[in-house]
Amino acid sequence: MTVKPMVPFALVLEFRSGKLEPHTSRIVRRVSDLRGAFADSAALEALVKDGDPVVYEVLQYDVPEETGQLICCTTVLHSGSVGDEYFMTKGHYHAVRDTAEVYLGLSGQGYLLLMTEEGGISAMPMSAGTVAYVPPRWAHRTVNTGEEPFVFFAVYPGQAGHDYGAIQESGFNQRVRRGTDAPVLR
Ligand code: S6P
Ligand code: ZN
Repeated sequence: MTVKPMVPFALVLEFRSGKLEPHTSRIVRRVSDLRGAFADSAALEALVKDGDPVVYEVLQYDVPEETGQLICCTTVLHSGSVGDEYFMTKGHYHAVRDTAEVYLGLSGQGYLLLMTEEGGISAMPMSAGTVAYVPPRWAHRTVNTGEEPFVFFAVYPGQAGHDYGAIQESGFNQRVRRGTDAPVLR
């Protein structure tokens, strides 16, 4: 069998906005897509009734989902909160657990929360220029703690896939809430 080699390509990434051109997929997640993720479900339903705002968007350039490939994407996580909990992503493990990921902060500020199925826990602040390494087997979720969109670029293995079910069932072992002066991480 002959494997057809891929053609090299270049993309243009606008650091401030996270715009990635060209991209082949765009995922938009609204508050209603995050039911069960936030502690205050009454506040969530009130927001859904009040226009169901967009929480984040992911722009991705798709390549074959196979070993050897790398997928590039940007996430634009908007500023906002559900009750006193900052807007955040759903969070996931990679379906193929032995796959890592690199995040590069582009603008805004937030946290990268991580956990393992064995109870491991980690959190790192992120802003423009932060390079964060997500090792294999660590679930990851990002949180926007600022007033501007929190934008980051990510590269992950083509075969990784996403497992959202485990987080939906077990929840995440950390939350980031609005404090009087600064975000409170618990
Ligand atoms: C993909 C990578 C990110 C997230 C994105 C949205 O492996 O970690 O591109 O997909 O930040 O988060 P989530 O948890 O909804 O996929
Ligand atoms: Zn990931």
